[in-house]
Amino acid sequence: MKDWASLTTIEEMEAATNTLLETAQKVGADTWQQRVKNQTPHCGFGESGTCCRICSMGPCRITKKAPRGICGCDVHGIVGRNYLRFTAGGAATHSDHGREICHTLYQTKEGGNYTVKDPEKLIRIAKEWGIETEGKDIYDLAHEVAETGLLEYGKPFGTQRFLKRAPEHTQQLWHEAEIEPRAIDREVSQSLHMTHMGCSSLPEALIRQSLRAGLSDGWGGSMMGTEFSDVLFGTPKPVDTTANLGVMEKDNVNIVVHGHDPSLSEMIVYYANDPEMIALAKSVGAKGITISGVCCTSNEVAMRHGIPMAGNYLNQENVVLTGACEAIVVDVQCIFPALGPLSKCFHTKFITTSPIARMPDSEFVRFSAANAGENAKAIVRMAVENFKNRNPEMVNIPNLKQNARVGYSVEAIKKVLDGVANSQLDEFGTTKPLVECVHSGVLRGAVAMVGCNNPKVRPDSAHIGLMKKMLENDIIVIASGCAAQAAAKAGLMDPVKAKEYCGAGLKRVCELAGIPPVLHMGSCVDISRMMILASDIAKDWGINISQVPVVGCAPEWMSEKAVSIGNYVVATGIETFLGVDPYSKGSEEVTALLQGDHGVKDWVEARFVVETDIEKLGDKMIECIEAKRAALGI
Ligand code: BF8
Ligand code: SF4
Repeated sequence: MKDWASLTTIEEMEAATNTLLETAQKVGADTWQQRVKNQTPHCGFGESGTCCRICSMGPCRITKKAPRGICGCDVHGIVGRNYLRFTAGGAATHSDHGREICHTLYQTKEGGNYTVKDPEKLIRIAKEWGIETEGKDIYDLAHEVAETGLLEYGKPFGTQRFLKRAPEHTQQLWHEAEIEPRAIDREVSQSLHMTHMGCSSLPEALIRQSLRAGLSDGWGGSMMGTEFSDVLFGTPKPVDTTANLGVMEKDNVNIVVHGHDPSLSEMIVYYANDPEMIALAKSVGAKGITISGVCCTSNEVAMRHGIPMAGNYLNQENVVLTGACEAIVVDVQCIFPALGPLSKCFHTKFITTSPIARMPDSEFVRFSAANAGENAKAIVRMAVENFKNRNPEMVNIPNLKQNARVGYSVEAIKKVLDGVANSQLDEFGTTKPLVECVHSGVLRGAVAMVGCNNPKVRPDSAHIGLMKKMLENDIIVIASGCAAQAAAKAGLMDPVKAKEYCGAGLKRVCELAGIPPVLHMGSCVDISRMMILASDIAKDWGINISQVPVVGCAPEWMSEKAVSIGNYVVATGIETFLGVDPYSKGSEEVTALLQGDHGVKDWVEARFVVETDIEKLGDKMIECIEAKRAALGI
């Protein structure tokens, strides 16, 4: 047996992966580790953002000898356009997820597949949006709020409703910079319009629109995704779970949920607990059914039901390589097409469910709010019946598992900290005790650690290394997405063990509040929770968001969504530290706008810092937090 007293190291995780890669070799399966080798070195033009193929006169690649494309566009226009398109892709993706959630809310009914689990939150949002709530049936209200939310995507006039949640000063900055997002779809399509051949090539205009498209995600589509997921499935509260591949159980039917939209995974979780399905599992020789997750879907069901987290982005092939996965059930985003051919090397069923994410070598079970129950049950049944096809000789579940306490929504954070400080509770709690801790220096500040894995960074090493460094320096970490799972896998969300890594101040706060030093705030759309937390802190403190000793960090990011997030986090006034360059280094003008003293910094009081040396990245974050403290005179 493993010694559970220690945290799990990167080396242990790598050793486990290596045993799984041996299985891959045995069965002739392809893995990302191999494909990275085939793709390296990457194209230098692509990496620096200096290739343009938005019209068929190209592709045009910028070199010293060929400083302009055929239309005459210079390198700054090309890099800026690529950056905006990257952002728009991410904003579209997050926001479309939010739209699906609005549609699910619209489908709720008493006794239906989907119901309203947090009516108080629904009423709160309805009031915020000026929708009459008195004497209304909760489902009529849900439909009205959902429809109002859906109209945010295409409304002809005005700006996003949720912008009013930000401090006045932030709203003013957005207004003056002309980056307040209007209809969500408009910002995405205008970004494509601006980057069409023969439109914008002025870097400043392209970067302003990048911030605006990002804001339409973080303060629009993602925020609706988060808020209405809470209304539908419950607002997360602290709950104990476990993380890493060892959560899969050898004697059970293992169903792995992967993707993003909780509408699917919630239903799978429900039917996996159905006595009829459990009896069926026993009848085929299994002891029971284990659901575990990868990527953001995992975060969603962990936060609300304590479903264990098998791993993050670069672990998705590993769950199949255990040989013990009866089905990997996916919806949208961050799903490797590799899962198709890989699952064919095992008995695993690769089940796709969304018309948005169709993949070869998968079984497609079309999922919709109307047939959710029926289809979820059919999927669970398929997995259970597949148990008998497992080859026991191929089963290898690495013995890695850590305890994690997850579920820190803004509401939950306020509640646990208010409880400690015994402060005057307002209706929903306040951030004042947290502000007190930072003001007095017990905590030096906070880092929002978010984002993916990327083979360009040794998987999870940057997340875990940076988190440990922050904790030692009394900087509390809030985490989401695959960064959160990295922490959980290592043990940094174990409220008993992880505090031993902290400086004295943070350790005391953890002990008093019974919290781990890394707080799990959810999936990537839930970074909108972090924006609300930052806004509330600034308001409770009476300062601007940019003055709060808090920074954002995505050390291993890879997706377009992550760039969209970076744009809205910076636009909200939070300095954002990246460990991977966003294909912008080919233009010093674009780089200066994003990272310099007089670009986005002048408009929104924050900027990006890109540093691929992770040790230095950590030092810069601490420096930034300390500089903010010094400026406040604390
Ligand atoms: O939205 S952190 S790899 S799973 S993109 Fe994807 Fe990145 Fe993971 Fe969730 Ni976010
Ligand atoms: Fe080349 Fe200009 Fe066409 Fe881009 S838009 S491919 S730079 S000609």
